Amino acid sequence: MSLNFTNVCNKPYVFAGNNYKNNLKAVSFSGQELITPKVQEKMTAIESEIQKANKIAVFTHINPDEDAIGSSAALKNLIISKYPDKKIDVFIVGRTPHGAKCIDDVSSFECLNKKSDFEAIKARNYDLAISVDCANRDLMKDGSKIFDSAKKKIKIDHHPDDDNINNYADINLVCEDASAASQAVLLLADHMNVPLNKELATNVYMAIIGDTQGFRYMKKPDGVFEDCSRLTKTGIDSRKIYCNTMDYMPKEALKFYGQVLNNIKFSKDGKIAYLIDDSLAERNAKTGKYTNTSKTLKKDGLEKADVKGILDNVLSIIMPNIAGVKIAVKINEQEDRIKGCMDTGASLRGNGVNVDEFAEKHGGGGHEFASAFIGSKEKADDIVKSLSEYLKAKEQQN
Ligand SMILES: [Mn+2]
Repeated sequence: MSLNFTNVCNKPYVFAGNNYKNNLKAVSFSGQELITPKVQEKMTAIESEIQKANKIAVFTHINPDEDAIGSSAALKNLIISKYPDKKIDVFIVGRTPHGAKCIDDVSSFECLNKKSDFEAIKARNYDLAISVDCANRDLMKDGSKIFDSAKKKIKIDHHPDDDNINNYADINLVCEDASAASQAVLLLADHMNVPLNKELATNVYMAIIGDTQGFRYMKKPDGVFEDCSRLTKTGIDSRKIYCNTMDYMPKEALKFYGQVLNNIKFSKDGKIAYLIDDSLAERNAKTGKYTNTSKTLKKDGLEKADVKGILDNVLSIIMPNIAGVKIAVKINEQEDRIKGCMDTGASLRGNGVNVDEFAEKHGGGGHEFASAFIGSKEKADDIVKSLSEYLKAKEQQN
């Protein structure tokens, strides 16, 4: 289908809230003409597939974060709002974040695991499978078995995919300027003329809070705030959603939280703050062996999701903002005993410093100020050293 460019650009971008009906420009995502003819064409194609399908399955990446689960819930809500008779199943693989408690119908989502009867689920014969916030197909894990069995497949995402190597669906809508995949879902809701409701807005908002780490990491801040302004107008409990997503702390976690804070170390010049995962394991005085951290924590009544939440919080929010710190890094140092070499991973956060280049040099990647890599042959100390050198070189450039 070819589209007349002029027609598309002249068409007012109608926000579902109708407050911006007279606004002639697409202002979502920082005033950019986000709705290019190509995006417009794709959204029209997506709508027509949704219209045709009776049974729809929604998927996202393993261990969904707030954006993944919020976008899934938002997509289900938007489809049901317009087509109440369609059957929509949302599938989840792995643990869900605490923010998911804000989603009304999260209990209706189906969890896939080793025991799931995949043949029986495939026999439901889904007409359409849609993935959200899932950059590549493998991240769906077991979900991909069902995704692949659907007659038509759609991907809605926001992770950059320069070479289109991850176009694993029939229609691939990737909005790279969106800070959360849920903003792309919101765009689709607008395109389909689905008015914003409180539930849909809650899901989209929670997803944005999660992926921007509470408005700290945004690709296009004005676009994020414009979208959030529309969402809050529906009467969502923005305080509750924010606190549930960002500030939740189970009592049992306090000891662990303190332990993590105590283990933050610094490079000599104080510009690199680092945390080595292993230092959190407890050493058995008799055997001299380290007890697996997750086992110790289980004893304390902590769930894996809580542990991850605390580590994310310390790495993304506390560490980069300690006075003088430019780069924060959490290093998971382990040895590959079979290969006889190190197999180290690291998550990086930059305080105004690009850390993505460093991660890319180590075979990883992500975003400018939040990036990661795995499978390095270096030890933790060496990574801290080369990070120091990397930072020095960066500072000399400026
Ligand atoms: Mn996301």
